[in-house]
Amino acid sequence: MLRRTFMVATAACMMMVAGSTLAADAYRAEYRLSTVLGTAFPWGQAGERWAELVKEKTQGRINIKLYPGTSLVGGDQTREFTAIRQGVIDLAIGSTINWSPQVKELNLFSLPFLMPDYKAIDSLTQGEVGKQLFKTLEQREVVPLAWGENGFREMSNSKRPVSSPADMKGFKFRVVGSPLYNETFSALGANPTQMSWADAQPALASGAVDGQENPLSVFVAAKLPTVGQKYLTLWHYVADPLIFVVNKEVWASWTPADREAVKQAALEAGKENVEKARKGIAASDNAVLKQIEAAGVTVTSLTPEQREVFVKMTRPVYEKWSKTIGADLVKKAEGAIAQR
Ligand code: X2X
Repeated sequence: MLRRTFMVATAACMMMVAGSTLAADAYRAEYRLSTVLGTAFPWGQAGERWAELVKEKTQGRINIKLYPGTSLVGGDQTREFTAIRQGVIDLAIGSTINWSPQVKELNLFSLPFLMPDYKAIDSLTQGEVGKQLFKTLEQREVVPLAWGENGFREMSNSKRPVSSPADMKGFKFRVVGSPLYNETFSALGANPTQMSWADAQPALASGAVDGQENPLSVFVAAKLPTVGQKYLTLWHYVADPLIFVVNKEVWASWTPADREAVKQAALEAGKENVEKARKGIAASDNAVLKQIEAAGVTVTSLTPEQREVFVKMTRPVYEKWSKTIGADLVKKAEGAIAQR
């Protein structure tokens, strides 16, 4: 009896040793976190914060290094999602826009004029729609953990104030990596060109393109007024949430306790990121808008009637892409927004 107990205990002990050795071997010295924007922007700061919180919560077992500028895929942000799946990237905080070429459902957030305000964004990301999109991502073999935010995308240009589609006629516009954007800007009479963020800045500086669309936090931190972007229109036509994800194999290599720590860190960093992305651009706190005007930028807000003209002209694009995204998902999103 005694002997048997001893043997069982020894075996258990050996298994524990083997288990812990295995786990320790499986942990890498460094995990690569991809973001498009660097630490001058809320997006890059969210990456920094996630890494910091993970280090803290795992007592340094998981060490994350930030690779901004989508540098792990040579700056081509539309290849980021594939690179996460392939393990070239271990973790990412990515924009729904940049991943939508591979995950068509993520085009939802790019439907023109779907989300009228912040509550509408939250009703999607924090509700059933958000859960369904996370399931879709899981089926694509990445592990989604939390939502963050790049922001409502406002349009700027170097030529003249824009308060109607007619004002945009013939503008060469830099657009991001989903064909939905080409179609939206074509429908409005502009001349869109798709390019990465890395290429967009020199193109704006040289005048190869006249305009672009990005959240105000990006407009300010990238100093777009210094490259001639002197006219800004607040039209809130789309917003891009960010998603915190981990490569599936990397996730599986961590202990359950460490996975939970990484998830909690993502939720915390995500929440802080959303707050930061919204700071200074609301009616109650417009410090960022003031800063933009102080840089000599003419800011145009649309009246409800002016906005309606843009909505009508882009409606065929909305209808067409609803089918690509999935009519049920779009309906669910419209319902959540109506009830917000
Ligand atoms: O490329 C852009 O415009 C940016 C930085 O906003 C995204 O990555 C979606």
